[in-house]
Amino acid sequence: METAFITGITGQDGSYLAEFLLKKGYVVHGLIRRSSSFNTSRIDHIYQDPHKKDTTIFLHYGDLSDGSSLNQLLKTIKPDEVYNLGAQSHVRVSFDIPEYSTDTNALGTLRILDSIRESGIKTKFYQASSSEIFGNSKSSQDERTPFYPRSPYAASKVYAYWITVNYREAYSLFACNGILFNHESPRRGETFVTRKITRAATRIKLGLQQNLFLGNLDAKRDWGYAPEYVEAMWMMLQHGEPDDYVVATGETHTVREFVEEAFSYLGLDWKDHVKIDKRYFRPTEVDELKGDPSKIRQKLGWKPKIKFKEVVRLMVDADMRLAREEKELRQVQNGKPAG
Ligand code: NDP
Ligand code: GDR
Repeated sequence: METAFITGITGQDGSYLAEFLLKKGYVVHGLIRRSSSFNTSRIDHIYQDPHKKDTTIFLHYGDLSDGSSLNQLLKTIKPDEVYNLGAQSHVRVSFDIPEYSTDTNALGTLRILDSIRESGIKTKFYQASSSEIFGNSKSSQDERTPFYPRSPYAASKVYAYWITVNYREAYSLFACNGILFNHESPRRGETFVTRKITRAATRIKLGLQQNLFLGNLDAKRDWGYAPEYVEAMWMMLQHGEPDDYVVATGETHTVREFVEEAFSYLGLDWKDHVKIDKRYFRPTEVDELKGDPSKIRQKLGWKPKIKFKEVVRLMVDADMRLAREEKELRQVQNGKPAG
């Protein structure tokens, strides 16, 4: 039975990856942070009682800023595959907490790599690199495009990218960078723009809120579907040689187009509800991301199936279900019958 260790298992990608690996018969170990409130809602449905004999998922407290806990866990678990998905992943927030973001994203990656090197365990390593490292470089972007980071987040991911390459070359580790372009799903965090839009549009439709405040509507992104992207991560580690790959749809759309698509799908005019708020603009913005996934298609046979319009619609559908539940709950709380 293969064993995997996932940092960031409670996040969007970590939860899909854990599901995917469990279905493949893996034993999955995940790193979780201690929090005063529950932070496992994305994986509660796959959690198993650790007291049972056949349990295949285990959660361990730790933190990417705590090298000794990472060291200890890797030595004890001896995983066949390590997926480093943990990060302070919000670009805008990285301008507010640059040092913390860098410690987690850049040094956190180094801490894991060095634990692997130092312990001598035989494991394959996946690093969650990001299209943000291309920043201002002209689109479309592929594995040869120069890096031009535009935020503390992106700069931290450039470090993590290169330290992964360095450990591969210096110590012959099987280490890969997946340079993933934006990928979304109903499990996307609620402060990323796509989820913020689909959540607000559905709540507006049901009269639960009036307006949606956004920043730059002109930014262009290459949005794919998260469950397909976690499969690409796994495929990289199954290949004979470690390498770095761009994962993208090859299409780009503005934030405005995303808003239009979500609102019009619900029969709403976005112009009646969307307001611009300067606080959501970034000090330096990434204007256009559009990935060229030719390499991963040719070498690993991966290609995206679900693209822009379908991503928007499946997110709107999922958020509509949540908005209905919220409305019904409010009605019950106000003493009115649901319906
Ligand atoms: P999320 O923000 O949904 O999840 C981030 C995960 O990292 C959470 O499990 C979070 O824990 C954990 N985490 C945060 N800080 C620490 C820390 N100090 N120590 C340990 N764990 C920590 O991100 P996604 O799932 O969307 O992304 C996964 C990875 O891929 C990230 O590294 C991200 O930067 C990268 N990426 C994402 C893309 C995307 O479009 N989604 C595109 C390209 C790269 P908690 O739940 O407790 O907060
Ligand atoms: P991004 O995602 O920065 O691309 O990083 P995000 O959804 O936060 O922003 C996308 C674009 O939308 C614009 N925008 C807004 N963004 C947010 N969050 N909130 C708003 O109100 C808003 N209004 C406009 C932004 O300026 C930006 O141009 C994501 C993260 O998942 C990273 O971890 C990952 O590495 C990259 O994708 C690839």
